[in-house]
Amino acid sequence: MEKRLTGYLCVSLLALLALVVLVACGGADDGDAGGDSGEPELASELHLYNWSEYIDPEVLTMFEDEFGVHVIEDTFANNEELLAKLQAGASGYDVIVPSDYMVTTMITSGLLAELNHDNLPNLVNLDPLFADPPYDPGMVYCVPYLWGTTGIGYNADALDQVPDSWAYLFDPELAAPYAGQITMLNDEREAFAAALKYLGYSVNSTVEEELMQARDLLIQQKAWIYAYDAEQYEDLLSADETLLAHGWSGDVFMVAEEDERIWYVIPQEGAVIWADNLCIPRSAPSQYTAEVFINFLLRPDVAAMNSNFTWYASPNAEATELIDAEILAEPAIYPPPEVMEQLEWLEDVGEAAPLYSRFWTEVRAAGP
Ligand code: SPD
Repeated sequence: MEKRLTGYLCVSLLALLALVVLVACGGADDGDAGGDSGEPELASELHLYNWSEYIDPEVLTMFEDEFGVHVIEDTFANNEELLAKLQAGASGYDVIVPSDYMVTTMITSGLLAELNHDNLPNLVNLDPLFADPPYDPGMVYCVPYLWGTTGIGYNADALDQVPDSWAYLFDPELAAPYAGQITMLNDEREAFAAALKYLGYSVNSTVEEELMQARDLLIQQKAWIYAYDAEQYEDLLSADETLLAHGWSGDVFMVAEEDERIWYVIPQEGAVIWADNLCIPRSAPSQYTAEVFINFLLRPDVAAMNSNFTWYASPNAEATELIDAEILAEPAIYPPPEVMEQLEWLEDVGEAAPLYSRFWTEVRAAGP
């Protein structure tokens, strides 16, 4: 008995010693656990998982200079790629940028950390219209970053008319003349949304028959497609490789700034309106540092820099006066009320999600 007690005391002492060494050395990881004062400390690195060309590089330099945190950015092409990465167990990301419907999916799947609003005083800068999004009431998990629409980018010099209808991508009479010169977003929900809108259905349809029609339309369209791409399609337009591109407003305007032949139109049948959001995965190594970064992005000057760089609309009301007049005045970036009425948000389609994925796989696998 005495021997067992001595052994127990020895093990306890060793454990205590190990703990003292660990605390003295500041912990085992480079996270943001409290220092001596008990206040959280900034990590030396922050890992951002973002859409491509979706933050002004100067903003990252400013953050590093002001806070001493080096930002390492990795990019994804679409929401499903981001989801798959997290579901596969990727645990190195501090901040991710999912769209509206994907925020719902991630909350339901328990993938996101709740935000500590005490660390986000700049939330007051948000336009009230964006401060209580239906996919995340009260911004419990995410903060709106930028918003835009999905429409058609085109080369105005090469087309006789403005391609102001989804028919230019799906109607054989209008699309076939541009065979081999059309790109579609490599994005499951967006590709189906375009086809569903053309057919006169909701972009959130869960009706199998309607989804089958959309799938068949996308398969028929493959005869005219140059590529499915969500990261370089705007450059393909400017490089004369393509003439028509299913695309996101800011991406196309970013290229249009340099190449006046390129323009963007929201199809008259209506289109998708979306918002991308700054969120912290539950598995994030440094939640406090992530919140400091998100708060930095909410600063009016920083939000305006990102809007001016990406050509996307900002949900930050205080940034408005710092956003370029050209961007604020462009109706395809800040659409007027009559166009806004034609726009539809993508929503989490719940039990129909596997159907979308199956049909999307069939589209991608089909010839030619
Ligand atoms: N190049 C950055 C594009 C970001 C677009 N996000 C839009 C998602 C809409 N579902």
